[in-house]
Amino acid sequence: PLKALIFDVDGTLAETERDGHRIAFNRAFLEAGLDWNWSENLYGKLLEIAGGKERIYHYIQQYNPNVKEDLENLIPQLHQAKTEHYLQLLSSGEIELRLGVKRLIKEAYHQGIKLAIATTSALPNALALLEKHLNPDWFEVIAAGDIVPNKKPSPDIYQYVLQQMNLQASDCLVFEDSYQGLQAAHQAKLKTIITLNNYTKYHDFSLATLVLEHLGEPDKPFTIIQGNVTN
Ligand code: XBP
Ligand code: MG
Repeated sequence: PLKALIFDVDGTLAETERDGHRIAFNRAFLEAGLDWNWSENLYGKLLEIAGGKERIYHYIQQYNPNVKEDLENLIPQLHQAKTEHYLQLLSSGEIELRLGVKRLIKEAYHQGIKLAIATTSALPNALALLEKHLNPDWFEVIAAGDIVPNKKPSPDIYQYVLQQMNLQASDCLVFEDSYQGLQAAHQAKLKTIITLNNYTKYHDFSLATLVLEHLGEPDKPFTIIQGNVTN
């Protein structure tokens, strides 16, 4: 029997990448006097690297923008500023939950199904979203950011959640939105439901159990894009 649902945050609970993270990165760059500007198109490619600090590092390596400062100082500073801008965007109400998310989570909680979070985002970001729109107390484990050494697609964060909950992979179901997230969950032997978004709709989801447009509302039913019960 199903014992727990494990949720990714960014792109799954809300369109945080589109409405929050990218904008927050750009605000932090501008504030630091850098002429870097991540377009939606570029950001789609940069999303291959999970983790904000890792993404900035990858951008510098790959696109070689002008950097005069020591990266060991610059990256954490930029990331800290970016987190503040992100929290600001969230508190101003600019980031909504995706369709069906609150309905499913509330229902599962009231039915005694355990809930957990597995995200590569920094903990304050994940907590702020849960506080704004859901309830952090509903979640038995909130695993975020640097709590494990390797970010998705490494399975570390999912293995950490399973360990903390003292559950087997077969007791749980994961909700993700990206190829990297699916890889992480799959390597931890977890079954995964994908809800697509604009950044991830062309990713390879052949390892998913189910691929949906979104989780739906009574007046907005979802379409099943792909299903594979053997996964
Ligand atoms: C989320 C991410 C994160 C966020 C930014 O991936 O890739 O890097 O974009 O987060 P997932 P921080 O949805 O697979 O967890 O800046 O807080 O690191
Ligand atoms: Mg995601």
